[in-house]
Amino acid sequence: MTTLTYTGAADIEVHSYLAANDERALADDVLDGLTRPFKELPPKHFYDARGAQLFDEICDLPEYYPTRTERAILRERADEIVELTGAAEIVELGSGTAAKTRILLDAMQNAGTLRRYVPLDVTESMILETAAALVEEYPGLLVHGIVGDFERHLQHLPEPLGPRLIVFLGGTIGNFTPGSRRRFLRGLAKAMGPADHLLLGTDLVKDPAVLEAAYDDSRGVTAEFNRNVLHVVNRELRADFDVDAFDHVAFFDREREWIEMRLRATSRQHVRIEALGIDVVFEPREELRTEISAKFTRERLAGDLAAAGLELEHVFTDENDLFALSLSQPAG
Ligand code: SAH
Ligand code: AVI
Repeated sequence: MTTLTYTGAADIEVHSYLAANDERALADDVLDGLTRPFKELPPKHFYDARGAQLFDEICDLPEYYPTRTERAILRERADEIVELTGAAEIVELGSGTAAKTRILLDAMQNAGTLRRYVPLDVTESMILETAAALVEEYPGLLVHGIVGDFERHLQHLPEPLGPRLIVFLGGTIGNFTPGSRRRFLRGLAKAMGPADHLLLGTDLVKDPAVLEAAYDDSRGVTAEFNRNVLHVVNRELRADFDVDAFDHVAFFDREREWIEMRLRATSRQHVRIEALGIDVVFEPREELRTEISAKFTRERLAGDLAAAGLELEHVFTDENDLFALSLSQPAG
């Protein structure tokens, strides 16, 4: 089902593929994830308006290096990326507030190629606010927003207006499990034309202490972001999680090379989820996994892209090898 949201602006179109009260298929994920022997929820449910705001705060934390590092790489390389790709439009997956995207939009505007911006995100308010801000900032820019799930709705990308730069920033690709990451990249490669490029942000493997600090900051913002998923379930599914009875846990799994975020029950918890008609019990210290955030080596990145049918052309990184932006194209 699709709905077209009227924004009042001629240069903005917003299409929604998420049903009104089943936003992000939360009910299915909660039923599936909380009735397993090892409880788990997918990270996309963090991002209601409050979660999006907390994520923005995380991006400014001194411990959370990915955002500022990726921004610095973009500043250094944006002109080169625009020249290499000749892009007329940006399609951005998990676009959020598009804060860093403006660096690329500026470069395209300066090169005279900029025509359209196509943000795709599960959070409708972010698509609407970003679209309204960008048409003001870039006169003549068309915005085609998609409120949807990048794992399910790539077929709804509009017909290209020219060579496309598909951007997936922030290291969000790391939030997939390895199997679904490969499936996602394969689907993305299929949706790309021969003139399109993928600009992918990936966080790199590094000192575990640096990684763990980034996901367990001293101000407790990440802890609040983590617990926010319980507020979302309480509100959307009429559940009664005692949110303060869960501790934030974040650790680097050295074997799998990913950060794991969990919520650990401080005592026995009995939770009623009214909308699903179920009761869920957490034993003392039982954990709910809420996110993985995979860290990459060049080999893992090249392997994943190759397996998806994408040819890695450039890897741009910072002087400390903290974060990488890679540019690739459909192979052959
Ligand atoms: N690209 C931005 C935001 C990253 S936060 C940056 O680099 O700073 C991750 C973003 O992806 C959020 O805006 C969230 O709402 C969105 N998101 C998470 N899972 C999603 C999914 N399955 N489909 C679409 N958007 C998703
Ligand atoms: C959006 N994503 C790439 C962030 C990450 O680093 O995995 C989400 C996040 N989780 C905790 N802090 C930030």
